[in-house]
Amino acid sequence: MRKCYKCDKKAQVYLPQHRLAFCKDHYLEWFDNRVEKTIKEFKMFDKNSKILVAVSGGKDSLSLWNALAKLGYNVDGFYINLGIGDYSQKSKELALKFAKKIGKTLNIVELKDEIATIPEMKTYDNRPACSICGTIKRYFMNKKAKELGYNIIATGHNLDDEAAVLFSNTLNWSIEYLKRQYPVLKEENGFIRKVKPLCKISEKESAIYAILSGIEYIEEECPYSVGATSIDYKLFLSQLEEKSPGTKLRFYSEFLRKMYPILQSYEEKVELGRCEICGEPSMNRICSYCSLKMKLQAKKEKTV
Ligand code: Q46
Ligand code: ZN
Ligand code: ZN
Repeated sequence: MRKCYKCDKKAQVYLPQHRLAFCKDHYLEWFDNRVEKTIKEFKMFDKNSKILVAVSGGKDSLSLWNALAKLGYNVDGFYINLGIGDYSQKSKELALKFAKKIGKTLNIVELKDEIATIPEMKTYDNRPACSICGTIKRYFMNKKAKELGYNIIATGHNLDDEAAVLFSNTLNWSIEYLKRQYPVLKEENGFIRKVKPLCKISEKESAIYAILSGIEYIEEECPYSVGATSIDYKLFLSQLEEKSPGTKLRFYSEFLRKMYPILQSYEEKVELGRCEICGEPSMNRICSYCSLKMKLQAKKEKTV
C-alpha cells in the first residue's frame, strides 16, 4: 500500500512526475499550494486585486475558481453563453450552480443579445468556429472586466494546454507568439492583465482536484473542438509523458526559464491603436470584433 507523503493514511492520488502520493486532504492542500506558488512565482496578483475568472463550466476553470476562493482572493466568475446547443446550456447551469455553492458572483454575457450565437455566426462567416469564438471571448473578457471594475482576468489554461501551444508554436517557429507565451500578460494599451495560475498543473491533476472537491463540471467537450490539431499535440505529449513522467512540465518550465528571456530581445513590429467604433485596443482601424459584427449585419441584411 502506498502511503500519503504527508500522513499515515492510504494514498489516493499518485503523481509520478513529482514522485508524490497523497491522501485526499493532502492532495487538495498540495493543489492549492501549487496554485499559490505559481501566483507568487510570476507575481500574478495579490490579496488586494479584483479578479475575474473566465469560467467555461469545465474542470479547469471551476477548479481554479475554487482554489482562488479557498486561498482568500477576491474573485468572481465570468461566463459567456456561446449558444452552442446543449453544451452551452449545461455548462451555464453548472457554472451558476458552482457560483451559488461558493457564494460568489457569476457575471454572464449572452452572446445572442450582444451579436449572435456561435452556430449562427458560423452560417455567415467562413472562418473556423474556434477562430470566431476566440475573437469574441477575448473581446468580451477584456471589455466586461474593465466595465465591471476588475483588474485581473484569470483563465484556467493548464500545463497540457500551454505545452501543446508551445509545441505548435515551436514546430512553426512562430516567434511573435512564442514571445508572448508567458503566464502573465501585462496590463497595457487598454488590455487588462491576464494570468494563468494553472500553467504548471496538468489536466489530470485539475480533474482529480475537481472530483475530490465535489465540483460538478461539464465533461463533454465543445462539439467544435472535434478534429482540432491541438488535440493531436496533446495526445503526442501525453504519450511522451507516459514514457517519461515530467516531460511536459520540463518542456514548458525550461522554455520559460531559458528561451522566454532570450526572445524578449526580438523586435516586435506590432503597433496597437484603438478601434474607431468601440474604442477597444486594436491593430487595425476597426477591431476584429466590430468588423465581425459589421460583416454579420451586412450578410443578414442581404438575406432579408
Ligand atoms: S468553446 Fe469556442 Fe472552444 Fe468551442 S468553439 Fe472552439 S474555442 S472549442 S475552448
Ligand atoms: Zn495525508
Ligand atoms: Zn471595435
